[in-house]
Amino acid sequence: MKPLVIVTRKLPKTIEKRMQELFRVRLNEDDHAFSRDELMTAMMDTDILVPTVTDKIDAEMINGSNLKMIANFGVGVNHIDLAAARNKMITVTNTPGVLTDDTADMAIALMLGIMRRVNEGERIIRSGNWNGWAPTQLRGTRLGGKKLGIIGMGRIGEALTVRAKAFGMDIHYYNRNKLDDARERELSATYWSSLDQMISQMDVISLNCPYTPETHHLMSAHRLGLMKEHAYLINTARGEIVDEAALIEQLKSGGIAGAGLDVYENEPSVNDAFLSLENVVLAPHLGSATNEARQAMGEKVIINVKTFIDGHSPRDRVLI
Ligand code: 8YV
Repeated sequence: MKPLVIVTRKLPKTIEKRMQELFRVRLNEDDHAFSRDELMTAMMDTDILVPTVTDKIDAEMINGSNLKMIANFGVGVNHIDLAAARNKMITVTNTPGVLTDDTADMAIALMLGIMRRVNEGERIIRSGNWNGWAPTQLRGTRLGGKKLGIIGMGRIGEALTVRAKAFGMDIHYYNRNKLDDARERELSATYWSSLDQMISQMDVISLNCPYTPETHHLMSAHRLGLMKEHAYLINTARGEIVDEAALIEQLKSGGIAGAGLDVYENEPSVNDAFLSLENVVLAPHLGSATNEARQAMGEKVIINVKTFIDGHSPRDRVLI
């Protein structure tokens, strides 16, 4: 009998079809986000779960489950209690590498959106109140020549560096580990050992680090307060890295110029205060939302599950 794989959200058709060929699959036809109870039941019904960022999998759920494998559809695994999974010897895999470029593109899209006031302009057009071109209307900020401070110089940080350099930006970064000298030279990126000092000198800050207990509210009220008044914050990583209440205060008071956000502290709910602010661009967690990335993420999940079922160690193991 083929093993049962439960997939919590609707995946691209070709991926679901291939999964049906290879495994016994329980799909989510209407794509609703699972409730905690529904998720727990699924975790008791199967060995292999394919969750996404919308499934919060805590220690209690893991301990009560029969899981042998969690094959996450997505690279971030902060929604899974990894310590509990490790204790229960559950194999956890993710989908690294295939969404790097798209997430870096999204950071650039948010930068252009907020700095060139694209979304503000669209709102004027849609309201029917545009009276035509004017020399002083909606003047934004040029990306070229600005200092971009990347927090988290991993795959996505590096891909963002390449793109931002093409726009003429000057790249700075803060990371747990300094890149080796050759890589730093290739990227022409300047390393800062002090996050606070880097933040206080940048025109744009982009968050590209994973969400962990150490990065919870990394952009605290204090650090947001260190940003220049004309600076922008871009977040394509995780909402919980930013103290959102403090960010809203800074946006309201003009403590910073603006923000481009793809992620939120309490997804799917978005703080109402953002909705009435002109100086923030809001995207609904679209970082990896391309046909190409979602297809490749699905293929990675299939390979990880198949490898595991065949008795081998999947390459994208999060827990070694
Ligand atoms: C995914 C992401 O769409 O992969 C990630 O970590 O943030 C997103 O781009 C989502 O997590 C899928 O589970």
